Amino acid sequence: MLDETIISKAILETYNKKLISCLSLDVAIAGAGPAGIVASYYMARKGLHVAIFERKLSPGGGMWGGGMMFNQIVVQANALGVLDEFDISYKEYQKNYYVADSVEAMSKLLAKATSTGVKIFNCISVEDTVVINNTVKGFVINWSSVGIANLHVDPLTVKSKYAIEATGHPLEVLTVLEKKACAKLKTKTGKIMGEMPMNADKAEKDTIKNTKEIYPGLFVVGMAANAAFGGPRMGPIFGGMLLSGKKAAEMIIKKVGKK
Ligand code: 48H
Repeated sequence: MLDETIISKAILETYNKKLISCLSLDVAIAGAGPAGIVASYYMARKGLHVAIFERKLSPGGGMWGGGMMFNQIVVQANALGVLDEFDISYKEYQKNYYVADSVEAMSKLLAKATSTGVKIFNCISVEDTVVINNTVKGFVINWSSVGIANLHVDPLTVKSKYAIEATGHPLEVLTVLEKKACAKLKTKTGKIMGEMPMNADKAEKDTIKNTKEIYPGLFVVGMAANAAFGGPRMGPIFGGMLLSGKKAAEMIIKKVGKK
């Protein structure tokens, strides 16, 4: 006989244990899009304690839908190493344009990251940062449903050595940080510069260039990096997202100094 209360207890006890084990992290990531997931994997592979907090029920961000819901993505040659690392299959379309199935790609990013030890908390939004001595030291989190229902419910906090802003186009975490902490960012203007119109070639280069520690303790990756530094958008080509996540991971691994 299966007992319904044991099913509930199993979920509640193990979830609490999982969340409590992530209250103190090496790296906290806001947003489970391709850039955040790739970053999480490369850091977890080196033994860092990493968790991602994702607003939506389904992690994966904007990759599932390919271009305009035609669920294929394009990746350029310099990012094929990341596809190989995640065992994602692809075909050459023409020189320097490779195509992959977006559902396979995202499924495999998620499978490999989670099986390497990354904890992904879906249905949780990052609503603020913890700032101590002008350094980001973690995230303020709440159930996404609290925000959706506009309930006045106080959040909880996770602390981390480093944090990653990976919320994509809306750049939510950095926007709150800039506003609340009157933070001077490491951009040309010291402020969020905003995303520019489509220019795929420039955008893909900029995404990698703009992957930086934008404020002490806070790295910005993926589409959020271009939104922060005034880079353009690129449409459904994902090499920049993948390489941005990898670059941030390498920068943070160096800082944390763990093998
Ligand atoms: C928790 C949050 C919050 C929050 C948002 O949009 P993403 O896929 O981001 P990237 O940078 O990994 O990839 C960008 C890519 O998908 C894309 O949009 C491209 C290439 N666009 C080109 C173009 O021209 O349009 O993922 C961000 C994730 C999403 O899953 C959000 O739900 C989540 O972050 N998120 N999670 N707390 N406050 N805000």
